[in-house]
Amino acid sequence: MARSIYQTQTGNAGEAQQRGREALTTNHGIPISDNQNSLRVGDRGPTLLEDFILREKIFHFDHERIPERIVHARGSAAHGYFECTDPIPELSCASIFAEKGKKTPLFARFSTVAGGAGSVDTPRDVRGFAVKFYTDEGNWDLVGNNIPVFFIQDAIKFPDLIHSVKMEADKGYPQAASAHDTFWDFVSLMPEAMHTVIWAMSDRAIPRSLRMMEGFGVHTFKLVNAEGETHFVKFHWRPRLGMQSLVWDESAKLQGADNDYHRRDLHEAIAAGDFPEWDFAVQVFDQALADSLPYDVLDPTKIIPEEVVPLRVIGRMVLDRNPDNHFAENEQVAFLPSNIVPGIDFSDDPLLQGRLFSYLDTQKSRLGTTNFHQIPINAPKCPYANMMRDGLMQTAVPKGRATYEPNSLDQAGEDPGPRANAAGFTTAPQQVSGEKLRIRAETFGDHYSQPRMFWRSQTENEQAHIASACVFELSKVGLDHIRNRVLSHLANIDGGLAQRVADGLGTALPKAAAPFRTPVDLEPSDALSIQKNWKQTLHGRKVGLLFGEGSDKAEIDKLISAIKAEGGSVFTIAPKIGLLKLEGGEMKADGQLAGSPSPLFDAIAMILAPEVAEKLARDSAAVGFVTDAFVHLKAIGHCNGSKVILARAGIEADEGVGHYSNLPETAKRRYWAREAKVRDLA
Ligand code: HDD
Repeated sequence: MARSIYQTQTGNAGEAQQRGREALTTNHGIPISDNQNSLRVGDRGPTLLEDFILREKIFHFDHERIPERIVHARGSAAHGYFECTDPIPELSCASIFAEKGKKTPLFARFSTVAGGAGSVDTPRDVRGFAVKFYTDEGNWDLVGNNIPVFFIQDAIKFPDLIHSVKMEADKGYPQAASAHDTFWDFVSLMPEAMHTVIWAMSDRAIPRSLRMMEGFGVHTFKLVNAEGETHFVKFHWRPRLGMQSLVWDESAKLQGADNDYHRRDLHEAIAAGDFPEWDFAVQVFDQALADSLPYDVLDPTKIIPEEVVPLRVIGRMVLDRNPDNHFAENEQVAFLPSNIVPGIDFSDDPLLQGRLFSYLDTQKSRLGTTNFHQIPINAPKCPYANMMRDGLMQTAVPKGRATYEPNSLDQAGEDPGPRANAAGFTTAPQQVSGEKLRIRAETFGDHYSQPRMFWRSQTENEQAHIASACVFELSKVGLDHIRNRVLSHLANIDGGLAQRVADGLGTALPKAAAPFRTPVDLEPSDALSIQKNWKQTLHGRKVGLLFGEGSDKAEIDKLISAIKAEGGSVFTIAPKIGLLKLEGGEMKADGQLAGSPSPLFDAIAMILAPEVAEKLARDSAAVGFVTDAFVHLKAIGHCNGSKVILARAGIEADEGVGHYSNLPETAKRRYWAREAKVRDLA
C-alpha cells in the first residue's frame, strides 16, 4: 500500500484520547483516520467522489459565512453583568431594578455603523452600544448608540440614510466613511439630521476606546411600576474610565497601524482582568415636564440636557468575560429593541416604533430561521414556554400532544383556562385618538437649536475639531451644490462655525437655509464636552516604552512599576524583538519599532543608550514614533540621549515633553494647547 508523505495527525480515537485530545470525527460522529489526504486512486490519481469526509468538510466550509448585518456589521462584544446599585421599585416593577446588589447576566456588543464586518475600527462614525440583559423575566435588549440622538425622526427614512452613508452604489467605495457625496447630499436635504451630524463631526465619533465612550438608549422610553403608574425615561451609560477620544490624524493612522485597535483593546483589558465598567443612569420625567420643554421628547433628534433633568445612577455594567467564539456569539447575537420586560415600555417615538419591526425581520434574513432565539447567545436564561412550534432548525424537542392553548390535555383534570400570566408584560394604557395621517408633528420642526447648544457646549479646541472635521469631510465631496447646502445649514447652527468651514474650504459662505422653526439659544451643557469632563488618570491608558541595546534596565523597571502603580500599562518596544543585552540585565520587547507606531499608545517614553539613540535618529520609524506622539498631543518622556531623536523631529519641549521620570504624571492627559503649533485647524 502507498504511504503518505504526511503522517496523519489524527490517528485513531484511542491514540487521540491518550493524548488527552478529542479525536476528530465527521459531523455525524464517524471517526476520521486521516485529516491530511483526500481519497484518491493511487498516490497521484484523481480524487474520488466517494470521499464523504472531504465533501462534508468542504461543504461546511463553503457555507461558513452568513449575511453580515446591513448596518453595524463590524462589532466587538463581551459578556458581563448588570448590578442594581439603587433599586427603583417606585418607578418600575422590572425585576432587574428590584433589589440592591442584584446581578443580571448580559452580553454587550459595540459596533461601527457604516463599514462591513472586515472594516477598520477607527473611522469617524457613530458607535453602536447594544446590551442584551438576560433578566429573570426574559431578555431586555437596550440597543443604543454612543451618540444620544439620531439622524432621522421617522423609521421610513432609515433605508435612505443607510444607502447614502454606505459605499456608493455604482463605485463600491468609500468603505466605512461618511466623507462622500451621497451621505452629505442626503443629510443636507434632511435638516433634522443636523444635530446628529454635528455630534458625528465632533470627537465623540472617534473614541479612543470602546471602554471610554458613553452609551445612550436614544429614544424616550417608559418605566411602569407595580401600580401601573408610568414615567418617561432616557437611559444612559457612563464609562468609569471617563470619556476619551482620538485626534483625527491619529484615528486615520490607526487604520493602518492596527485594524482591530478597539477590538484588541477591549479583549486585552478583559483578559488582563481590568474589567470595563459603566454606570447605568436614568433620566426620569413626567408629562408635565415633557410639555414644558421647547422640543418634543418623542423626537429622537433631541436630548434633554442633564442640567434640565438630572441623571440618577441606578446600576453598573461590568464586562468580565471575552466571548469564546467570535461567530457563535458576536456574529450570531440578535438584538431586538422589541425585547422588553414588564416594568419598561415603549414610547410613541416614530423611529423606535419602526425599529420594533426591523430587527425581528432582519434576524430572519441573517440567521435564516424563526428559531434564532434558540441559539445559545440569544436564548433567555429564564424558562420560556409557548405554543410556537417547528420551523427551520428547530433544536428543541417539545413533548405532548397539545400545541394550542387553551387545552385540557397537558395537565389532565386542571381547569383548562388560559395560561397567560397576570404578572406578565402589559402595555401601559394610553389614550390615543386622531385621524390616520402621514404627517409629522410641528413640535419636531426645530432642527438647529440643539446643534447650536451642542456647539456652544464644547471647548474652543473641540470646536476647532468640529469645524476641521466638516472641512475634511466636505473637501471629499465632489459636488459644489452639496457643499453649499451643508454650509447653508451650518449657518443656522452658528455663523462663526459656517464661516470657518467656508474659509477652510476656500469657498464663499452661502445664505442660511430657511428654517422651519427659527432656532433659539438654549443653555449650553458642560456634560456634552469630552474635554471638560476629562479624567486625569492612567487607568486604561497605555504607554509605549522604546528601549534598545545598552538601555538602563533598572530605570526601565522603575518607570514600568511607577506607571503600573497608577493603573496604566506599558508596551515595550525595541528595534529588535529578540532578547537584548541591557545595562544591568536582559530584556525582550513586546513589539518591534516599525510595527509599533505611537498612535497605538496614549503616551511614549524613551530610555536609550546614547549610541542607540544616535542611530535611531536616522531611522524614520523612530522619528515618526516621536513626531506622531507630538502631533497627537501626547506626553513624551525622554532620557538625555534620546533628545537627539526629538531634535531630528523638530520637537520643541513643552509641558508634555520632559524627562521620563515625570511620565506617570504627564501621561494622564493630552496637550490641547500644543495643537495650534502643529496643525492648522479651521
Ligand atoms: Fe439600528 C442594528 C442602533 C435606528 C435597523 N442598530 C443596530 C445595532 C445598533 C443599532 C447598536 C447593532 C446591534 C448589534 O450589535 O447587533 N439603530 C440603532 C439606534 C437607532 C437605530 C440607536 C436609532 C435611535 N436601526 C434604526 C432604525 C432601523 C434600524 C430606524 C430600521 C427601521 N439596526 C437596524 C437593523 C440592524 C440594526 C437593520 C442591523 C442588524 C440588526 O439590526 O440586527 O435591523
